Amino acid sequence: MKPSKKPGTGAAQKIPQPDAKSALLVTDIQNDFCPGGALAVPGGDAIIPLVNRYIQLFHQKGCHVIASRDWHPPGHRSFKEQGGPWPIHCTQGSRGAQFHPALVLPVGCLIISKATDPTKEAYSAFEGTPLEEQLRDCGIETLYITGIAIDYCIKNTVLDACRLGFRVVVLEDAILGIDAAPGDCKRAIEAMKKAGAVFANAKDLGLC
Ligand code: VGL
Ligand code: ZN
Repeated sequence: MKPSKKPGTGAAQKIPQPDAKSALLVTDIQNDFCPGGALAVPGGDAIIPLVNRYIQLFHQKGCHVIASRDWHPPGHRSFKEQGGPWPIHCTQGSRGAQFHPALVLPVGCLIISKATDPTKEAYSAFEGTPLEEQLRDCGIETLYITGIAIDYCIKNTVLDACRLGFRVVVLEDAILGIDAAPGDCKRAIEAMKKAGAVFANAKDLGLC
């Protein structure tokens, strides 16, 4: 029988290091997903110092840094009032939709606004956005991901990125989830690993 080469089942995986064909995607670090926000994820703001260090590292290496934001029009189908699962959050132009004030994004950082169609639920940063085209235009092959929420935006973005043929590295020490049903985050992580995503931390990128 051939030895298994599946992630997590065999010898230690080699962690890809950021290079000219890498981009960092900072996912939805917005006021509404942080303590005090409409859909607060416990500890949402606690990952920001490390996210800032990742941003600095990628920026210094000349890699693209991209920030996604949940950017709902009023009356979006995601909201309870419209029969969706969530309280009103990240409404376009609101304070809750702004990036958290502690987040330090590079000047000229590409911003991807998602879930802007009121009739469509969209968790992936690829869905209905120019993200894929932008990555291809820049010759990006590897996407590093950090941010909120493991069980929604991160999971769906990672699964899309894997399906589209990008190499994906999830920065596991700088992600947080909602866990509306206990185990959601664990299941999301398993699904991302199964799709081929690699999980890495600050030490793996020489950041400790
Ligand atoms: C998200 C819940 C509601 C996300 C967006 O982007 O992870 N989660 N809206
Ligand atoms: Zn949302």
